[in-house]
Amino acid sequence: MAGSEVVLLDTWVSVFGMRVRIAFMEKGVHYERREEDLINKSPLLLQMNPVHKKIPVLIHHGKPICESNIIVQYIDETWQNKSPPLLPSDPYLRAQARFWADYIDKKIYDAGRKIWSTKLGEEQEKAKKEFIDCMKVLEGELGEKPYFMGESFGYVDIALVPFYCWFYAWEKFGNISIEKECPKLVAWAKRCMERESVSKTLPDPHKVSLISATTTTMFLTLCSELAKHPQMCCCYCLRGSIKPAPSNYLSSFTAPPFEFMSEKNKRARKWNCHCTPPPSAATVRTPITTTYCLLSLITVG
Ligand SMILES: N[C@@H](CCC(=O)N[C@@H](CS)C(=O)NCC(=O)O)C(=O)O
Repeated sequence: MAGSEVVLLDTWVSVFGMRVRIAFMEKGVHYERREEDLINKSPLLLQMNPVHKKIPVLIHHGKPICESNIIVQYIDETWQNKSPPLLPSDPYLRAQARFWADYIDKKIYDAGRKIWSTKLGEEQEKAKKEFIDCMKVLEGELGEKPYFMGESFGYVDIALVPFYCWFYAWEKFGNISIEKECPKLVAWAKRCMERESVSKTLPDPHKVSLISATTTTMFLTLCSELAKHPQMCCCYCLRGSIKPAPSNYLSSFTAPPFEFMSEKNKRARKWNCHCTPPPSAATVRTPITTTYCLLSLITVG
């Protein structure tokens, strides 16, 4: 692995990868970001994270560090001369920060996913309640503080704020209003979005919602919503579902939006695509049962 001494193996839509990107930007550390295709993992990823085979992986001087929260701690310790500090120096407060980051890991991801992966009806109502209850616990912990650890943005905020770009999907699929349930938490998320590190890292919630559509109905609903946004030019790919498939369709649902593509791919127009009309029930022949849905969504103008 010739080249950069700080390399991040990442996937654009990963909330875990976003944590690392935010931490790097807060610290002003330069690194090389490599977009992984999780359907077709690179030999480097398999070599660097043989245990979990997951992104993100930070490779520093050729040595891997895995697990997003551990990577963020590593960044804080390794670049401790660069401000801001991400974790408090007091051991008790550090332990508290780790506790809440761990809570977010154990609860929010799974509770959120259940909203769109469970059947409509009683099961989904239960999932929604569980999710809102977890969010309310976090809202209680935040209280009146501007950030989770007090006056300054840090480790716990970094652990949670990437999920903000999933709020739209959760709200759409769950028919819930997170803002109504947890107004302080949403105010906190908006406060975090005022930071360049966050606003430049989080992808467009519309793009995120498209890849999380796991049924044809969900997907078509989102497409018709998107068609209302004139600044969006959408290119769709329902692998195996639109016939004929666009000639330049992508090989996996993890295909990055344009801004995440490597310069090489942009030049090669490998991922590039033209506008297609939004799919309709007539063009979608087979039900979407997996997340193969988004080709690319490009913001124009
Ligand atoms: N606990 C891990 C979770 C990482 C994770 O779930 N990464 C996903 C992408 S969001 C992944 O690489 N999945 C590939 C796979 O499961 O094969 C962390 O915090 O880094």
